[in-house]
Amino acid sequence: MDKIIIKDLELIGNHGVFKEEKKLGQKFLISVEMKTDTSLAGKNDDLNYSTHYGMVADDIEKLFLNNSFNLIETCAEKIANMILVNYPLIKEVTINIKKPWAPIQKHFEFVGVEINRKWHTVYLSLGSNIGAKKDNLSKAIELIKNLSNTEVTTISSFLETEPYGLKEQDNFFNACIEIKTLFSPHELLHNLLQIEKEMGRIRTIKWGPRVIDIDIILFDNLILQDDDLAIPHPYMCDRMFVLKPLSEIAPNIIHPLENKTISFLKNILK
Ligand code: PH2
Ligand code: MG
Ligand code: MG
Repeated sequence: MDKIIIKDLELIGNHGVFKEEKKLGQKFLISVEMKTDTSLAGKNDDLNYSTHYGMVADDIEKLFLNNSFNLIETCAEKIANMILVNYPLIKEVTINIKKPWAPIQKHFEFVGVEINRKWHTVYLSLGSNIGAKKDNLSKAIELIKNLSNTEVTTISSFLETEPYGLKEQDNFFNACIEIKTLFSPHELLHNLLQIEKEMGRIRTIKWGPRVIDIDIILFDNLILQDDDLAIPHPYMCDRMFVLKPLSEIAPNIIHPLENKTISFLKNILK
């Protein structure tokens, strides 16, 4: 993708772990690479189709001068977040911060950090089979909307489904949603488990009745296998209650392990 670049923006700031650094201040060099499609702006010669690097530089300066962080890691994180939230045409940023005068008794050019952050597209499956099931789905979606740095972009219809797996329980209502988020997979998982807890989910039997279940189905094209989190969701291809609502909102998304579209996977599931 195209990039807009600010290289070595020089600012005197009061960031640092040592109190002398906070008091005296020192030189920082901030570089930003912003991934965005510049073709419309380029073809029309019109800034309205692009992102004004002058405004970004002003916003970085404000954030930088109005704070005194311990770590350049924090400084980079805040700048990345600010750009991705305030400038919707920017899909991904790389932030590089250098401290050429860091107070270590060595000869060096600079010390620094570089981070990369982007908006992720994530598909979640929601299910409820206790109480006011549809209201529970709506409530969970509201709570997901309220998460920081997260937007709910599409909601499927709510489908009544028979229990899959453990049969002796009430019917479910299921739905899938698409979200945009700046959270990492584990940060997102943590927040979703928190919402389940807040809504009164008590974990007793596996696959048993639940007020609300929120599962991460797909996270960009990521393939992840950790002890506590597997993406894509390992059973998604066997479950009509996932594939049906998912194929409503994302029929052409390709499953990164199966290499098949969601609508194809739904159609071959008996
Ligand atoms: N969730 C399960 C097990 N079985 N069946 C339906 N119909 N809907 C669910 O959401 C569901 C299920 C475990 O997460
Ligand atoms: Mg589940
Ligand atoms: Mg779950």
